[in-house]
Amino acid sequence: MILHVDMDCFFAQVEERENPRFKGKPIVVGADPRKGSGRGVVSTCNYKARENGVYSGMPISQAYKASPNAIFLPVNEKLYSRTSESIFSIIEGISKKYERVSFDEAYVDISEIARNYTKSKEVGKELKEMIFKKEKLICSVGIGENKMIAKIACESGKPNGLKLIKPNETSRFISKRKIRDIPGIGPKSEKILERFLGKKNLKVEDVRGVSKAELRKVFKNRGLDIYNKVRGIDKSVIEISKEAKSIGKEKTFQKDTTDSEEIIKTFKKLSKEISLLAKEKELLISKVMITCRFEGFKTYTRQTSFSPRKPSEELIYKKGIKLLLKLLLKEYRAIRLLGIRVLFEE
Ligand code: TTP
Ligand code: MG
Repeated sequence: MILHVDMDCFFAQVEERENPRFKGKPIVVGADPRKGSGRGVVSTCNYKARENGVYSGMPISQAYKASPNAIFLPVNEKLYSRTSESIFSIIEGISKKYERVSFDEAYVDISEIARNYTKSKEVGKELKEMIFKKEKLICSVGIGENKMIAKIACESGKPNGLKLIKPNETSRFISKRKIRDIPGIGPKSEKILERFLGKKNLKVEDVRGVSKAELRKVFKNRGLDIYNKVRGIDKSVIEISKEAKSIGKEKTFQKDTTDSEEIIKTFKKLSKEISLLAKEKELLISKVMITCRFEGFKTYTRQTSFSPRKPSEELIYKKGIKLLLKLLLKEYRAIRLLGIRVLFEE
């Protein structure tokens, strides 16, 4: 059960939220057509501007011709990226098994939290509500049996959509769609197929008429992929985003200490906390690093690598304390701060 989520006209919607006075007006984000000799392209625009014929990637000067009354804004990357982080923290709260595709788009494996289709639609609704509550932004959600179907479902419901395609509906759902709606079939592949079939405005079902062997001849290795995709089959898996490549924690003592009991207790506590955080990521760890700051601020870090293993308190503690002991044998002074960090497998 895969869920695809994509914010609606993301940059433009954020701008609209920040500036309520823009409401109802066409908004184009990219560059100012009146400055810098009108160079640059449209990053995105709201639906009002789209009605006037503006689209992503269009030269800004052309957008100005199409929609002279639009509000033209520069790209405020910091603002969008902050918003994006907040949205991804909501997604992460729903499932750790997600793939970040871009600033505003993700695939989420919801198989474990939604065992049936009623539940999966509820999860989609909940996600939309949470994003709206926290960020006052709308998005579209598509749910299907694989990434491709989820994405096409999401696109077809835009804006503010929530669309579920059950497995027995998949084939019919995509058959009448334009061939370009299949992710991975761009203008070049479309042209090749049009020439091959001697027909324009191809639908997905038209391409079902082409045999595996013919597709392989025309598209080489991609042929089989296209053969499958027009049948609703997509075997690609979710590439779980390795957000944080490492997790670490530190503790500064109230008073610089030489109390071995306190040092060991603190080290155990840090190992435990890190192992809990690391387990959430469902990734293997391959390195433990420690930081030790002595009185007077002299700071050392030491690290040890090993073959990737599941994180556990014991593993982190054992690897870490060895490093710490070596350090203490060299430099026995009161400790001000202790830190442990684990690195995930690359
Ligand atoms: P998209 O999700 O492709 O587009 P969108 O969110 O603006 O609109 P839609 O409702 O159709 O999803 O891209 C997300 C953001 O990425 C978009 O708001 C701006 C940025 N972007 C560019 O900067 N240049 C581009 O060519 C595209 C396509 C997007
Ligand atoms: Mg989007």
